[in-house]
Amino acid sequence: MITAAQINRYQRDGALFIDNALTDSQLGKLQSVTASLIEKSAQITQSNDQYDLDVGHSATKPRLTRIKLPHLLDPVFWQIVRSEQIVNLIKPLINSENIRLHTSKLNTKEPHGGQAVEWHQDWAFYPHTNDDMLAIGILLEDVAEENGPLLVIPETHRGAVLDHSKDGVFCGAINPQDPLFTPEKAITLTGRAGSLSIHHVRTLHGSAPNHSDRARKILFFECGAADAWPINGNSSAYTGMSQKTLWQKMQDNMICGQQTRQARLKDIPVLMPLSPPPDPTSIFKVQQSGGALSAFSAD
Ligand SMILES: O=C(O)CCC(=O)C(=O)O
Repeated sequence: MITAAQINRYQRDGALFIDNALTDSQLGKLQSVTASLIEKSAQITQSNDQYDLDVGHSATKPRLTRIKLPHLLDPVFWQIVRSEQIVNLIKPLINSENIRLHTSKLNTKEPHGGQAVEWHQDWAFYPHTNDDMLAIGILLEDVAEENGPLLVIPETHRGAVLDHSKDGVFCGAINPQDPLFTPEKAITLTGRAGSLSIHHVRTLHGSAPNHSDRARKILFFECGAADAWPINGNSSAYTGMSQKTLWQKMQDNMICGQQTRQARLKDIPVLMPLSPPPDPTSIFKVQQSGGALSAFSAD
């Protein structure tokens, strides 16, 4: 059960780390399904709608940056995100009984060069009518300083929404020269497999490349209050859908409670993630093809 002190910390910092959040059995299931999904990626030679391949990927040595939308690939991912522990953790943070999954992804940083994720706010990718939204990051392996842990800058969830464009193109990352960027305040979210981090949708975060000899695998579930409606035009899971498909998908994506027809509006700056970068298929491709400047290039 989440404590009052943890709720206060999340509200103050926009981020939280919880040790040993999963049971050994839950962790074991996630590790085993992840290993078999990675094994299946050996059969492909190009990124597709399930896998984002890393440089050096081969049939004998699969190298991925991401397994996309894992909740669509195996029921175990739904079992975890709808489990009592997770629901009891996120309800008080989102402050709602009705919570909808926005998206999921399993980011893998392979040993010796797994890629950086440049600094960004998730809000820049998918603005909604309110910001009662967060990302849960479940550590599938131990994560330490040397294998590319998640870095977050506390209190940025209550600050500015920074520009994530370069030369008029959405590049999915802030400019490291932005005067509002204060990397010296970052905290590193390291811990044992089965622990998890939570960060608010507006918290500035990123991660360095993995130069160690251990892989880094974090499973992200991004979700929010059901009355946070996606603002159309963002590169969200909902773009381009008919009303019927949209409504059905919203029901299907409920973690707990009901989808509401009411959209709750909060007065927050929104910069639409447009014009689109040449390759919008994953954050790695958005940042590369959009020409994001790297804050980690010296690593
Ligand atoms: O994998 C990471 O370190 C960060 C992931 C992230 O922020 C994202 O994919 O949006």
